[in-house]
Amino acid sequence: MTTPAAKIPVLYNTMHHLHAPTKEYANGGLVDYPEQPERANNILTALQASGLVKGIEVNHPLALDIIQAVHSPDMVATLANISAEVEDYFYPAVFGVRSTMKKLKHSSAGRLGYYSFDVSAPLGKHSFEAARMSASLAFRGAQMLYNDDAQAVYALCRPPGHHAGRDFIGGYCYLNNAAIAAAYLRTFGKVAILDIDYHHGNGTQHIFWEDEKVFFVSIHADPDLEYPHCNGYADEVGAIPGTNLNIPLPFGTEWPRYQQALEEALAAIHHFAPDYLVISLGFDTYAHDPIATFKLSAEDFGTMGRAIAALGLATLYVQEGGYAVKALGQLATHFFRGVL
Ligand code: Q9C
Ligand code: ZN
Repeated sequence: MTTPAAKIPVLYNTMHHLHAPTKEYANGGLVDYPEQPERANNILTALQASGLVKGIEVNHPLALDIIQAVHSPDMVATLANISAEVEDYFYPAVFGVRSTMKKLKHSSAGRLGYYSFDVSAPLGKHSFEAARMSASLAFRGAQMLYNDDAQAVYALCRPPGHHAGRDFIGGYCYLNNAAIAAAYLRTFGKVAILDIDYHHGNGTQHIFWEDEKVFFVSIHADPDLEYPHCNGYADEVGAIPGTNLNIPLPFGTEWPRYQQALEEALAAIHHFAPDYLVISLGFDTYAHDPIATFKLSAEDFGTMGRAIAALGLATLYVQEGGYAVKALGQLATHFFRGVL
């Protein structure tokens, strides 16, 4: 066995265990919540066994003003307050038309409904703390890139973040980890975000819609058929056209077509010439993912990692989705072996 030249720092924490909803509402009934603590555990265990990474535990809760650079202060306060109040997981169920919901003060149902776009981000007693720590990993990773500590850093975030916008949550996401990292890096130069989760990163797109220094690119299942449905179409090109690129793909997409989309995305990023690259890394494009339809193999993730790293940019990898829980360690190992 040869020793790799440099190990990839993987930032993690164990606080995420305290955020563990057991059920989500899907297709007319309750099903097991796919976004489980074991996801992050399996990835960390496999990567540490692979010798590819250097684990760094981060236990520093992120300062609220850093979160508020990306999220509405009232939303952050609402999440923190409701989280602290609840006993069991609290699910939003009333999604008022925002323009008619102006007098919300007391009810958690109204306040959480105001900031939610679906029922898949319930708030438990430790959900806010866990989300804040998850964001802290991404932020620390961004600092490490800025300080030139490494060319590639992996933030093993849980809960994920890319469905959370400036003032909305949903899709298992509360705080947008990748966006918080990108907003920090943006103060030092141009940033590209490449979202390769199976689902469109509607939250990240929302946050940087008007920002010409941040180029958001997403490859995902066609929202006409797939979650999050309301965004991710190819004609969404940013407030300043050319600052947002969506590449929707059909159900059942296999590697050759996916690779084409990836090459298109990487060429666009190369053309934008960013100082930093943030990857929203989802493993739910895997053929055996229980909630998705794409057909990528474990080996394809290695090819993907290699292609992204070949851009030669300082890159922060931020964990998003991926629900084939037992396979995630293997997928991450293939991916980061490709990166190295
Ligand atoms: N049948 C991420 O991958 N569930 N979130 C939709 C529709 C929400 C996925 C249920 C899927 C959210 C980070
Ligand atoms: Zn996803």
